[in-house]
Amino acid sequence: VLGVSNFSFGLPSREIVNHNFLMMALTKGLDLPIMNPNIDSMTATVRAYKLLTNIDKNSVDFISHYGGEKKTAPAATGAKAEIDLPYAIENGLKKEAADLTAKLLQETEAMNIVNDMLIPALDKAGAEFEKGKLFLPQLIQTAGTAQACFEVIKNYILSTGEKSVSKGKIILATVKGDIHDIGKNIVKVLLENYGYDVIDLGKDVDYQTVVDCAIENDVHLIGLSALMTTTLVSMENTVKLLRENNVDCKIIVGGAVVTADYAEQIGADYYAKDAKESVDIARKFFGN
Ligand code: B1M
Repeated sequence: VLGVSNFSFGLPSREIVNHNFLMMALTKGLDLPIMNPNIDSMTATVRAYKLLTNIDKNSVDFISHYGGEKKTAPAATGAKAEIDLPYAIENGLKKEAADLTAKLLQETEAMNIVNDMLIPALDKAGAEFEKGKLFLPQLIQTAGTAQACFEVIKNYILSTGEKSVSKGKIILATVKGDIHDIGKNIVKVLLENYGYDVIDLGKDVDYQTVVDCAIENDVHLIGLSALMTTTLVSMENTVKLLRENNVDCKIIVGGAVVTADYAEQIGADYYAKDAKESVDIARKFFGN
């Protein structure tokens, strides 16, 4: 326990000394500072310390004080205390969201849950993130929650799919520099569900890795996903390297930032706007 302001007695601009001294003391193990809670720089120092040392998990306290507009839980607003799936995803309530997904699957088509609830919730989070109303730790929480729901849906889809002999092999990858893989994973599950063998190279995949994998595994259909304007160039570079190496393959491209025009411009063979379209393309390609 330490009275942190006495130290600056007799100095000008005491506040500057006090909050810096407070941070030094906190990093040396101070548990309880005695300080004036009405001085913003002092409370801000404590909040920043908790954020930087991860005592404030997921930056919840920091964001609620400095992130502008606050979200209020439904119970607190007096609205219905029950939460629904979009609310659970938007607020990062992983367990609740996974349970609600399992319940919904009893009466709703799996892909309808994805298209009508999961994707809109992610879109909303993305739009708020862009406007600066939602912050990265919250976006990560939302994405993690959507992934937990998707895991439930994936297991359901795979358990109900036909277990036939493979109809063909397809490589999937999220391009270099891009770690967004939720969309690619949906494409994968749907393709597998329709009987295709998917070699999933994951996210942030190097151009050469795609080329090597296609040659080594004798794969003739390759799917690339990109979610950011900044990683479209990686998609183009991957296509280019596949062509330069004369890999005998057709290429499907997709992802929120990709358009049919762009696909044509970079020399891809197909553009798929969603997971279902990638299945239609695979069917056309393999003739089954
Ligand atoms: Co970020 N992110 N993100 N993000 N993120 C976006 C893409 C963004 C648009 C948000 C925004 O600002 N509005 C923005 C990109 C802006 C731009 O283009 N320049 C953005 C940014 C900036 C970033 C970071 C840079 C943030 C930061 O660090 N400051 C960082 C990027 C890091 C990196 O990649 N190097 C980042 C990180 C993250 C999280 C980790 C928090 C998380 C990703 C978690 C994960 O994927 N494992 C995340 C998320 C969730 C999003 C948003 C909110 C949602 C993306 C998503 O999953 N959508 C996104 C905003 C948005 O898109 N509304 C955003 C749902 C998914 C099912 O849709 O992937 O489009 P989608 O897939 C669809 C179709 O497109 C299609 O089928 C799917 C199902 O129908 N499809 C294919 C996709 N791939 C296909 C391939 C095919 C065929 C169809 O054939 C092969």
